Amino acid sequence: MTKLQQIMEDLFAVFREYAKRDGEDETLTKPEAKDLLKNQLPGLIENPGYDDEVRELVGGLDVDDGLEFGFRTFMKLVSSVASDRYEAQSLARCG
Ligand SMILES: [Ca+2]
Repeated sequence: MTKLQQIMEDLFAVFREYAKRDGEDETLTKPEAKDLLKNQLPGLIENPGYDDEVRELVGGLDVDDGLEFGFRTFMKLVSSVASDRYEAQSLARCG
């Protein structure tokens, strides 16, 4: 397995670990999503950064509307956070 394939397997595993807590592992309820972010991306809820999509998703976790997050939404969040951090790292290296 390549490094990138392993990373994808790890992403599936992290998603399912939290998604299965209510007995089904295809979606994250808001409490499941909140736990995942608190444990796996510490500090993100308190400081979601400057990406609008991340701010919207993280901000929405406090709204009690019963919405759930599928894997695609989880990946959008991970992708946005990773891009944000990559840019910050690049700026720090150049600055
Ligand atoms: Ca679930």
